[in-house]
Amino acid sequence: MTKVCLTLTVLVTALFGTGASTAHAETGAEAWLRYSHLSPQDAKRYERLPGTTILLGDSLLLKTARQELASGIAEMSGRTLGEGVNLPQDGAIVMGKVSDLRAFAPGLVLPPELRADGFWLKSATIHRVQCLVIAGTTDRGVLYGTFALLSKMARAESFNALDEIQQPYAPIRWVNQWDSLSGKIERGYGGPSIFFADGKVRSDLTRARQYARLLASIGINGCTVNNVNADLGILDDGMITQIGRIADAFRPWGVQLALSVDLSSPKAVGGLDTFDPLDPRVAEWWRKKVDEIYQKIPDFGGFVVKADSEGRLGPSSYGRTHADAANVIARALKPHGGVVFYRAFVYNHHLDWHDLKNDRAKAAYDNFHPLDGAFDENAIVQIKNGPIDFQVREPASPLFGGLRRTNEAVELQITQEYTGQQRHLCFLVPMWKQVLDFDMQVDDKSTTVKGLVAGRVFHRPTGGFVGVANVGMDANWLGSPMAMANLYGFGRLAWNPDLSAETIIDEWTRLTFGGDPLVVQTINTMQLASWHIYESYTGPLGVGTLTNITGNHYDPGPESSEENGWGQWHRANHTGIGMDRTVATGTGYVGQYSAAVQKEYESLANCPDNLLLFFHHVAYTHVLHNGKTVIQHVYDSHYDGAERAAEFVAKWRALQGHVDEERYRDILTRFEYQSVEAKVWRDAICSYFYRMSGIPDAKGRVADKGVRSYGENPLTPPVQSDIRPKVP
Ligand code: GCW
Repeated sequence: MTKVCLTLTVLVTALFGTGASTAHAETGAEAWLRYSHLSPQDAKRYERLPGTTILLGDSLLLKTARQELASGIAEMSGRTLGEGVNLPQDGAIVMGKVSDLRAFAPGLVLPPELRADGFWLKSATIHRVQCLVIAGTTDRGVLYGTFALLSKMARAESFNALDEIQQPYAPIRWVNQWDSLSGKIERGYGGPSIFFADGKVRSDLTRARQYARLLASIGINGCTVNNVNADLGILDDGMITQIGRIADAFRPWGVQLALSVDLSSPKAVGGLDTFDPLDPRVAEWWRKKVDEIYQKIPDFGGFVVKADSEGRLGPSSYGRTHADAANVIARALKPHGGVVFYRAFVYNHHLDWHDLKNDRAKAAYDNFHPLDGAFDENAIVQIKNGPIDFQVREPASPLFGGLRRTNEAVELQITQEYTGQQRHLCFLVPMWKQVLDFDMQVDDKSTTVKGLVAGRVFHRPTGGFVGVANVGMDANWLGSPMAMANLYGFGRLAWNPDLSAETIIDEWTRLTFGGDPLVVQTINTMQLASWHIYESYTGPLGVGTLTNITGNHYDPGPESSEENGWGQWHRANHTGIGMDRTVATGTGYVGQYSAAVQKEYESLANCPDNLLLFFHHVAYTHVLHNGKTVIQHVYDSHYDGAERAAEFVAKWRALQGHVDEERYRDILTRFEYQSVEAKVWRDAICSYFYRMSGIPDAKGRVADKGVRSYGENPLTPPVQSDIRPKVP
């Protein structure tokens, strides 16, 4: 299997180059950019497409756009586009900036002003000749418009009377990679780093180029290439020169490169005896370092900083604030137009769990709300979607509503650390949408999380969306072809968070598997149900996590997630379960929300069932809004979830012959694995709560099977790089 995959990787790598591939090896490497040959019937729709491109300008990005368009159209329709300067009688595809279009086609009524990177696709008559216009506010906008056009064609959408404007919701649409210089990826489930190996930048950066192309195709404009737990060596002089090669690979696709840095660098590697952010020598060190970077990487994006968090050093070493720490770096970046992302993921991981008032969920707000207004204009506070850490369900972090004079970005996790590590199907877009659409009701006004992070509510200069991606060298990028829907979905939401999960998955499925109605319907339905199913057999009712929290974050481990300083999770005992976070009797976390949101969460009467145990400690016999007791719901949910996960197998089998054999087999094995794994989860969790509560299952299914959690699945997950720890 590994050998076959390697061979295919080499093959795909050879074919893929900077443009689209010309053959489909069906390893998943092309993701949603397959550009499959259109059926004769679909091809008919594009018969009148002009055969010449006219480029208004000659920038690197415009050339990329033209090449992408030409190769995409050639692959899908077999037609070769010519390149022209003057308008031929049979029309042209005109590509360029809106500002240049004005001169080229003075008679054309241009759209009203668009935001940076926005584009306009227009079927238009120019100088009495029928043309297709791909115009952008920036060169990057033209590239995005080109991808949008190709996506329409791949999904057989008509170009007739095309007149479409799209513009990004927010300026920041970035991914973070948690790669280390050694080549390992923290929480990466798709193989080793595409950027680094053995302490150096890889000599062959083909995959980095392909990745930038994938990112650009969904509007992502920045990528931080190394782990937030940053290697100190990342800022070495020699390393920056090497990293410049990655930036070169990104540049044709308009993806800015950024780096994660350790705040202690001035001392740890810079030869100073301090990294105090208020020491002028430290400021000078950052300034020089940043100047040096921009000399080598003129379009460098900026830095991401994780400080005073999970053992990383931070400003607390000198009694300074997070704003002091962010600003010393922001000031070095400012003259070059760079930004610093300062992560709000700051909490004490040695909390005394005996004290029931202690609550990790409060940490981000407690640490950052008092600093509102103290961050420079080019600093962005990067906030995880929930107050804990990427669990299967969390409420939106109250910090989103707690900053008015500070730029914000939401950090979402594409890599499925706590949601099945790409071995379980878990399409996260519905979860992300719940957070982005959540109304924080600041000042009793409609203030959604998406509006806040985009800077629209409080008129901030910048902000937006960051996704922790962690793609790797596995041919299919994330370790599973189905998981790529999450990378696609992240990009689409960052571009337009108003898109529905249904629209996003429908686009993805058609682009990834083609338009066969049975395939589209089956995959869309499975993907859309998958988050809820995963939640049902792992941790329902907002219980936080029941995964092995001190180990692999994957197997069931309800015992491990209690009684440790890393966080207080479910507080299950013999009488009840849940974490009381109310103002009245609990940790007071609820008080971090606006008054209107507090009303929703503070009382048992109003709190939604799906977050009940996140906010309240209740008896196992407490009756939910749905009429069941908590304990019976836990049992039913796990049985139902495991059953529905098992049904994926039969549903997928029905696609045999409708999906290419390689991906059909690969995905089938994954579903078979998941169906067993879901039962392992079901039995481990039901058994645990039966022991805890002593209350039998009304349907007689649950027995005490003893403490057992790991490694009971006889099937081997079909991944190309095995990260799962060996069973003890
Ligand atoms: O949840 C934790 C992860 C760590 C990660 C950390 C973070 C990069 O388990 O692996 O470290 O979050 O987001 O900083």
